[in-house]
Amino acid sequence: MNKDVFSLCFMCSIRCPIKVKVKDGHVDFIEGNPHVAGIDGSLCPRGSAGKNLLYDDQRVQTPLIRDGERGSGKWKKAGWDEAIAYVSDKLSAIIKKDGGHSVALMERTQMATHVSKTFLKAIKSPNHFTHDALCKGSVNTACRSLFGINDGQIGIHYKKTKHIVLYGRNIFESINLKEVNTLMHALENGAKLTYIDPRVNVTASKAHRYWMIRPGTDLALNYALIHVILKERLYDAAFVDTWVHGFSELQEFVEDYTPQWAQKETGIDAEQIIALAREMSQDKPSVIFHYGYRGANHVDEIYMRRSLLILNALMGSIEAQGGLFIKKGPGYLGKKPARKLTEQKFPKIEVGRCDKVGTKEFPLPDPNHGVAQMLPDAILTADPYPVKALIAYRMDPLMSIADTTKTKKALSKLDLLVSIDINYSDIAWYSDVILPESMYLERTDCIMQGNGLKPQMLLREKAVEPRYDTMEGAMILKKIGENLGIGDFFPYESMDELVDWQLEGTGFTRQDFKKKGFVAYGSEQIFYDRKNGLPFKTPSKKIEFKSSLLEDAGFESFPAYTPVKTPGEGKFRLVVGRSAIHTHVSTQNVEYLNELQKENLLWINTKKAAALGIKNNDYVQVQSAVGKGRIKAFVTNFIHPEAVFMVHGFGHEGARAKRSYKQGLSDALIQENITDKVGGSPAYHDTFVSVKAQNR
Ligand SMILES: Nc1nc2c(c(=O)[nH]1)N[C@H]1C(S)=C(S)[C@@H](COP(=O)(O)OP(=O)(O)OC[C@H]3O[C@@H](n4cnc5c(=O)[nH]c(N)nc54)[C@H](O)[C@@H]3O)O[C@H]1N2
Ligand SMILES: Nc1nc2c(c(=O)[nH]1)N[C@H]1C(S)=C(S)[C@@H](COP(=O)(O)OP(=O)(O)OC[C@H]3O[C@@H](n4cnc5c(=O)[nH]c(N)nc54)[C@H](O)[C@@H]3O)O[C@H]1N2
Ligand code: SF4
Ligand SMILES: [Mo]
Repeated sequence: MNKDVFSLCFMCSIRCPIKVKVKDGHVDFIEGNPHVAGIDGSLCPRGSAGKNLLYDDQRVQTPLIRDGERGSGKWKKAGWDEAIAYVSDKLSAIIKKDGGHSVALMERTQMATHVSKTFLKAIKSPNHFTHDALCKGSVNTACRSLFGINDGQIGIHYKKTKHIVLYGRNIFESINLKEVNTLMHALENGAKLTYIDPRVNVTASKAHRYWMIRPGTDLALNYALIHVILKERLYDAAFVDTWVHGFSELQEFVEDYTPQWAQKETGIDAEQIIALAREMSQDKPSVIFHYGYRGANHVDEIYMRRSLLILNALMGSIEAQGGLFIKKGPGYLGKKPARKLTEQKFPKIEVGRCDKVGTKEFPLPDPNHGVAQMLPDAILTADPYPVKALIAYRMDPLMSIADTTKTKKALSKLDLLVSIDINYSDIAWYSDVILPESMYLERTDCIMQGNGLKPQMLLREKAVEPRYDTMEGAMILKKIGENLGIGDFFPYESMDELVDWQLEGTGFTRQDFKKKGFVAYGSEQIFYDRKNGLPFKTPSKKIEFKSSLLEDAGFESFPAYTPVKTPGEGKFRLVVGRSAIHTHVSTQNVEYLNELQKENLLWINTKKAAALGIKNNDYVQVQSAVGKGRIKAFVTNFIHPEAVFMVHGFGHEGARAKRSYKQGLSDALIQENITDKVGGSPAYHDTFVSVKAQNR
C-alpha cells in the first residue's frame, strides 16, 4: 500500500516540513513539503539522507546497560522494563540522598522539551540545560538587552531585503533550507550580499562584496560603521527618535572609533567601510545586518551581537519589510497555542541552578536554557552543591562542549549517566545506560509551534513503524517518571494522546494536519505599526542602546574596545564551523553523507604552511593548552594567516559507529572551555594552537 505522510525532517534542528512517500510500510522517498512556501519540495543533502539513517543497522537498536568501565564499549542488551527500572532505581536513590536538584538533564531543544522540563520540575531540579548557550547564548542576551525579548522571538525578512550583511553567517553551507531558498530568490531579484569572514567559503563565493576580516575584530568594524553612520547622519532619524533609548550616549562613545582606526585592527580598507555604511543607508530600512549564530565567538561576543542589532535599529530595519521582525504568536489573533505539560502546577524548587545562572555571579544568561559549558565545572567543584546524575537527551556534551578531557573528568564523577540517543554517539558510548529513541520517521512528536509573520502549528507524524526496539523520548521519560512516583505529570498513554491533549483549546485536531502537514491561524502576514505599535519589553519600552538589563547587573552598555590578541610566533587562532554535508556531531556515520565527507581538514594559509614545511594533504599535529590531535592539512590562500579552521563534529569515539569512528579530529578536544561571562556563549574562537608537520 502506498501513502504520503506529511512530517518534519530531523536530520538537523531546523525541522523542515517534509512529505514522506511510504510504500508497503517502507520509506520510498522523502521530499520537501510542496505546500510550504520557501521549501517548495526541496531538501538539503542531509534531509535526503534521512532514509539512509532509517535503514542503518549501526544505530542503537535496543536499550543497553554498561557491562565494563565507562567508555569501554562493553554492553549488555536489556529489555525496556529492565533498562527503565535500572535508571529509575539509581535516580530514586540519588534523589533520596542528594535531592532532585542533583539530577541534571541536557538536551538540544526540540518539540518534546516541555516533557523533559516537566520531568525535572516534578523531581524539583532547576538543572535543565539546552544547547542554546552553546549555539547563540550571547545573541539571546544581546536581544534581551536591547529589545526585552530574546532572539527566538525575532525573525529575518529575507524575501524583501535589498542588502544583507553576513558576519561569518555562512548561510549557504550552514543551512536553514527556507532561508537559503528565500535569500537565493532575493539575490536573483537584485538584493545585494556583503560577506565578512576570515575564510572564503561558499557564501563568500556568492557575495557581491567579500572582506577577509582579521579574526575576532568584527566589533571594531561595527564601531567604525556606527561612527560613519552617525557622523554622516545616515540613520533613520524618525525611527531612532521614536524608538531608541541612549542614542546620545552611543554618539559620544563612537566618537574615536574612526574607519581609519578600524582599518588597522580589522585589515579592512577605511574607504570600503565608509562605502558600505552609505550603501546600507541608501537601501534602508529594507536592509539586514545579520546578528548571526556562531561566526565570531569571543569573550566579548555579547557586545559584537549588540553592535549588529544596533546597526539594524539605526537603519530603522526593525519591523520593516526586508529587515528584522518580531514574531507573532496565535495570541495576536485571539487564538491559543498548543498546550505544554509545563503549564501544570509543580512543587516549589528551593535551590538555584548549579551553573549559577540567575545569581549575582552569572546574572544575565537565560535561565530557561542555562549555560551548558559550565556544567563540567559545577560537577567538578560540587559548588554550589553536588550534581550526581545526568541525562543527555539528544545532546552530546563530550563533543559539543569545549575541552573534552575536562568534560570527561567531570562526567566520570557522576553516579549515573544516561543517554537518550539514536546513535552510538560519543556520549552514548560513555554512558551507563543507552535508551534508544525511535528516529524521526518512526515517531509522532509533540506539536511544533511556528510563530512568525503568519503563526502556524506543524506536526511530525510517524511515517513508518520503528525498525528496532526503540521508543519516543516523551514516552521514555514518562515511564521513568511513573517509576519515580511522578506519573501524574504525564497524562497520556501514547504520542497521539499527548498531541490531542496539546491541541485542546486551539480549535484544531490532529486530522487537520493530514491535508498539508501544518495548520495556519490566519492567512495574512502581520507587521506591527512602526509608528506606535512596537511591543518592546524593556523598562523604557524602547530599544535600549543604553541597557538597563546590563547596567542593573553591573555591566557597561558601551565598554571600550579591547584590541584583539595576535597569535604568537608559529601559533594560530583556531576557528571552527559547519559544512553543508553534516549536522554538528550527528551525521558523520550516515552512509551517504559519510561517503561525501568522511573526515575534516585543517585549513591553513599557504604562506604560513610553507614556513612550517606543511604541504597539502600532509598530516599535522594541532596542539592547544588542553589537547592535541592529528588531522590532514588543507593548504589554501582562502584563509586569513592568523587563523586555522576545521569543521566541527569529527573524530568520533563510539566504535560501533564504524564509518565515523576515529575519522578526522574533534574540535572540542582542542578548544579551551572559555565563556563570555556577560552573554553566556562559549568563546570557541579564543583558543590558540600550534601546528606542526608530522611524519607521513
Ligand atoms: N566544539 C564545538 N562545540 C559546539 C559547536 C562547535 O562548533 N564546536 N557548535 C555548537 C552549536 S551551534 C550547537 S547548536 C550545539 C549542538 O549540539 P548537540 O545537540 O550536542 O549536537 P547535535 O549533533 O545536534 O546532536 C547531538 C546528539 O543528538 C543525537 N540525535 C540525533 N537525532 C536524534 C533523535 O532523533 N533523538 C535523539 N534522542 N537523539 C538524536 C545525535 O546522535 C547526537 O548524539 O553544539 C554546540 N557545540
Ligand atoms: N549543514 C549544516 N547546517 C547547519 C548546521 C549544521 O550542523 N550543518 N547547524 C545549524 C546551527 S545549530 C547553527 S548555530 C548554524 C550556524 O551557522 P553559522 O553561524 O553560519 O556558523 P558556522 O558554520 O559555525 O560558520 C562560522 C563561520 O564564521 C567564520 N568566522 C570565524 N571567525 C570569525 C570572525 O572573527 N569573524 C567573522 N566575521 N567570521 C568568523 C568561520 O570561518 C565560518 O565560516 O548552522 C545551522 N545550519
Ligand atoms: S535544513 Fe536539511 S537537514 Fe535540516 S531539517 Fe531542513 S532538510 Fe532536514
Ligand atoms: Mo547552533
